[in-house]
Amino acid sequence: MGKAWLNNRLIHKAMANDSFAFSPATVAGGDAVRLQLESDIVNWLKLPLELDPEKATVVLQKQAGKFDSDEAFQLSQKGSQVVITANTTNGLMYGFYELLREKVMGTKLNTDLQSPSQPLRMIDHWDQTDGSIERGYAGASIFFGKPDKLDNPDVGNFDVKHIDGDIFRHDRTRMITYARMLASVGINAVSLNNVNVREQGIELITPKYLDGVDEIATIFRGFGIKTYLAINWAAPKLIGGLDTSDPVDPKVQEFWAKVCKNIYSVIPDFGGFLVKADSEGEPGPYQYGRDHAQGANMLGQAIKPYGGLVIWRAFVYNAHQDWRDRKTDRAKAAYNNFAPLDGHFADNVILQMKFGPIDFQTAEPLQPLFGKLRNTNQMMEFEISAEYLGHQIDVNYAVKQWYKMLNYDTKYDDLKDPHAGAVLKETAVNPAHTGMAAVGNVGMSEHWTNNPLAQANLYGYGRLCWNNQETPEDILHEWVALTFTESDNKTQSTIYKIVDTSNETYRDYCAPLGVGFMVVPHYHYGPSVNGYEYDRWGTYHFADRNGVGVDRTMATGSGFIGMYSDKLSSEYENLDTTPESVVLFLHHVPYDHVFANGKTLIQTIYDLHFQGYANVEQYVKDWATVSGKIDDRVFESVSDCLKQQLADALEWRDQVNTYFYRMSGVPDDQGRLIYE
Ligand code: BDP
Repeated sequence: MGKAWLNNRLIHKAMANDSFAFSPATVAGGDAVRLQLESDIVNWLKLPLELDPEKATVVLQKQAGKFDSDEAFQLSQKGSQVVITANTTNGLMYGFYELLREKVMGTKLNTDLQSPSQPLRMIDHWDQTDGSIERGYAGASIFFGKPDKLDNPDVGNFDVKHIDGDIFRHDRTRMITYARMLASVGINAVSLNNVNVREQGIELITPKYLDGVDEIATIFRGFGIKTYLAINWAAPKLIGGLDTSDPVDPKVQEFWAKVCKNIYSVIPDFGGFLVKADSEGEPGPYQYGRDHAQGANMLGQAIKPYGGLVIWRAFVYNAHQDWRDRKTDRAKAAYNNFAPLDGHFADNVILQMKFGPIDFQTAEPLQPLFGKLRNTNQMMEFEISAEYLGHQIDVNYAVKQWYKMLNYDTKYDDLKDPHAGAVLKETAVNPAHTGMAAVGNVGMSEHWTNNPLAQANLYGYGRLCWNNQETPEDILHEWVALTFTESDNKTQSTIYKIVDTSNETYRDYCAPLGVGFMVVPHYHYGPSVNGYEYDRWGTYHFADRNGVGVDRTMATGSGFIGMYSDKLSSEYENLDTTPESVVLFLHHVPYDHVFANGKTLIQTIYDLHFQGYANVEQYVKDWATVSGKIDDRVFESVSDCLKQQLADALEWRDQVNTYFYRMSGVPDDQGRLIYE
């Protein structure tokens, strides 16, 4: 994406001297399989095919049952040939992309067996049928809506045939490019529409729209990606002509059975449903006095004959709370709703949980259900779309944060591997039904993600799903090398340095130490220190003249800390052993509290905000040095974004620091506050 991102040009260049053949000795099933291989990975890449495998430089060897995972592959050197071996076509495809990556980067052939850490590696689009995207920051939806001026003629829309009243965009060029990008980093599942399912979105599951969904699913299928749809729990009432959506009502069950039958008759490999129920005003089983397992399992039953999945979100909380009732801690909501249901969910139902207890903030501790649940399929959810992370204007490499969450130690002694990513499989009903999901971040904007540097998050998310242990630094090295292929080392390292530190930088000028939600309400860009403080969403910081932060201790606070393993609870209960990065999420801390490094809380707040801003000033200077060394339009786009980021960081720095100065009365020890 962008000009130089794993696109056709790059593929052709990297593979110019290679020819491909299928090893006839190992391809069972003869021509049929060969044809399938050809259509799946060779035809669409238009690679030079060699019929004589002896003469080919790359040999694709499909051997069913060779490896434990059907998506795994191995590269090996045989004389002058590279052999890619895998059980399946998809495995060969992943091997092909690995080879391509290594070629472009000029690294030595990696001959280890490579197999994904997580079986489900998913992107959830919050696209709506009118073409808008909830929390989308990169133009209109690539799936829905009419082509319009937002669209860039350079990268899409060549083959759009749009009829009035049609909700699909039909931009095959754009979708194919996207699907290829996703496949190249191992994504294998995509949900198309917003979890808040409104308007025609509710009807996507009906025959009227299934051909449109199938057009997209067919493109994705060629790249090993299954298509999912978000559904509205109240569909039986809203579009089924029923007077109830109660999951135990046979008419409701019949409705969903019919929906599944219709879908699978058009899309035989449909992935399944994504459901947001009883959350932020969306309907759900509670309305009928049923619990979430009853709701989810009913859908699981309907889709089971076709091998589909139900992905049920654990983002359930009371969004109508009275801010004066501050004893109800929103951080406890998912745990309270779902911990009692452990073991109640069907084999084809997966609980999808946001990585932290609240909502995709710059820093949160892990959602305590990870490790607590022992008999439930689970997925960890992230938000690539930078809702709370700078709207894809401010550069923010969130892979750093996701890596931390996946490798978070739950400290349950009885688990073989207590790190969150590994816990998913160990505690699943069916280890094939676990994984990661993330809200997508692409749209019709020129560089797909508004700020071109935000592409690193999409690339990195996929790579991290594939290998939970690959460090964000290694992933970023790859991304820079693959994206700015034609730039010199110095340019690449300048870009690397900016992106590498950007997640911390953003956090530092915005909401350090886990405080969260000092952001402009609803819009979620820019500071508003008390924007959510006296509102109903349960997202408070409790700043007063003595200190700031939420007391979630067992001794004096909400008791949230007690939801972790004994070891983690006792670490977090004690202010001195709580990690600084989330200290204000877990404790109400006095301004004069001194951290291990000898600095007070108030001085730490000032310093971090000043440092965050100073980093952005440096980014602006560093970025100027890559002018003329990279594609001009990419350069200009990032420059524009940085200009806005600098203004944003200044607002954050000065509003937050001034607020805390006025609250605490403690001056900055370096006299930098301008509004004292
Ligand atoms: C919140 C978003 C909202 C989403 C919700 C969710 O502000 O737009 O609908 O998450 O995850 O962070 O369902």
